[in-house]
Amino acid sequence: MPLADPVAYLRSLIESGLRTADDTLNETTIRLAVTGLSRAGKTVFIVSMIANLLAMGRRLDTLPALARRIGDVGRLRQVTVAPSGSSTLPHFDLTPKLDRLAGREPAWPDRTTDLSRIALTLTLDRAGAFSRLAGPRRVTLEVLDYPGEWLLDLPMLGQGYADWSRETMASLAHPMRAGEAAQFLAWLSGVRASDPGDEAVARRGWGLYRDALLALRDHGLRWLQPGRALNPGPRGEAPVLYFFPLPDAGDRPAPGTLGALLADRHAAYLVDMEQTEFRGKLDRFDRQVVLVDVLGALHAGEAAFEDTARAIGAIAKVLRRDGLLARLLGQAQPTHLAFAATKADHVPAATRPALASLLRDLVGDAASGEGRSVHAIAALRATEDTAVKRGGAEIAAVSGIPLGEGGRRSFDPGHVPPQRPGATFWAGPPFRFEGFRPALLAPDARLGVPHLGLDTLLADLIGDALA
Ligand SMILES: Nc1nc2c(ncn2[C@@H]2O[C@H](COP(=O)(O)OP(=O)(O)OP(=O)(O)O)[C@@H](O)[C@H]2O)c(=O)[nH]1
Ligand SMILES: [Mg+2]
Repeated sequence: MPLADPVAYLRSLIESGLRTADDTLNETTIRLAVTGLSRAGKTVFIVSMIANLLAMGRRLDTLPALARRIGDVGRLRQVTVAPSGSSTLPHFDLTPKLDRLAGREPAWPDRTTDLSRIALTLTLDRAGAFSRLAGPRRVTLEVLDYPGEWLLDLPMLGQGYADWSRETMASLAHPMRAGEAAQFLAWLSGVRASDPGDEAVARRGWGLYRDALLALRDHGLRWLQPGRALNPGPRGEAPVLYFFPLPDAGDRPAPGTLGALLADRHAAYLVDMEQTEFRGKLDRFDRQVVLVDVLGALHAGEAAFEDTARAIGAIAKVLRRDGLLARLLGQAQPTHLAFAATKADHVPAATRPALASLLRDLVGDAASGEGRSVHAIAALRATEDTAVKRGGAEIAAVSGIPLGEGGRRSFDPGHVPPQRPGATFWAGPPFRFEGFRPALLAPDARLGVPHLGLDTLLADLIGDALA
């Protein structure tokens, strides 16, 4: 490796030198990217993690497994939100989100439209005999809220326009997609790759294609590309986005044709995503958590579940140690990578191991090996475990206040298969999933946020850097 890529090798030497120097100066930085498909629970995860770490800094045992990994909760002297300094990334606005979650009428955060960053400073006593002499250590935890839609552009990087068109047209042919995309498909039937490369046509096709993607997202589908069509991000809409799949796209479109115009844009889009949103952003983050709403996907039915499974499988493949991200971004593979099924408070305790096992099955070998882990978590636990009577028998259930209702109800969500389900599961009673009102919190979530398994996940993901 050193001789094959001397520049990368030198960079890694310098970086490891800087890390050692950081430690000597009692300063370390951990960079954690919180990723996952849309509505997976990324923003709630970040708010809860920060509120619980801040509470831990006030000597509250909000994250017991992480405290054990550190050695002793007392070693964590202080946790504060770090000033944003001269960061070039937008700031993750914690206060309004906390205010809404911890308000009198607790409300979940809004949909995220932008990548954003926040950093915490953790001051820890050093472990060991010389701790007093060495003085406290300061760890900066930099956290990135990364729009889920953009992750699915990663698998696109390995594909040309003609292949992408073929694949996308094949998925649009699925009955569930074809219905939502009907207007786009009807319009597309009158368009040929050999038509003149007309800007107005490109723009119209893109608008219809984007509307189809938005409708599909609302139906629980997750394999939706390109990401910036759904979520243009802070740079807003730009001509580079105006492309869509063509059924007759060829590998060598004639210059001046619509096929050539769209293929050029597709290529320019991927270069732009790679250079602007992946390099210098995702690759700066040495730890990554991928959140997956497995339960929501089970509830949305077979087509939506298979779609989520496909998306997660592709992302996991990209993130494998020998995956596309490693090849693309060189040294910048995350050292620690965790996959988590979110909203685990929707199912009773006895079902949560099956939820983690199902996610492990979807992720495959990207989750095995050192620094890799799989979890079932609830970043904000909105329910309690209970039991309901069914035909004389007691069945484990959860109770919470459904969104839009005033009172608490008990709820048996149904069976969670420990592996990717087959036809028998889909023929059985549907998996029930209902939104719950967030739990009531103390003002500013000063006492932390109730959760399930967030502490174990953080112990695996960042615990080593705090121990
Ligand atoms: N019960 C429960 N619901 C959760 C939890 N985490 C997230 N949710 C629900 O999932 C929804 C989406 O959570 P967000 O954190 O906003 O998801 P996101 O991944 O940031 O979504 P986008 O920004 O739209 O991609 C919330 O509005 C809640 O309804 C949890 O731990 N428990
Ligand atoms: Mg969000």
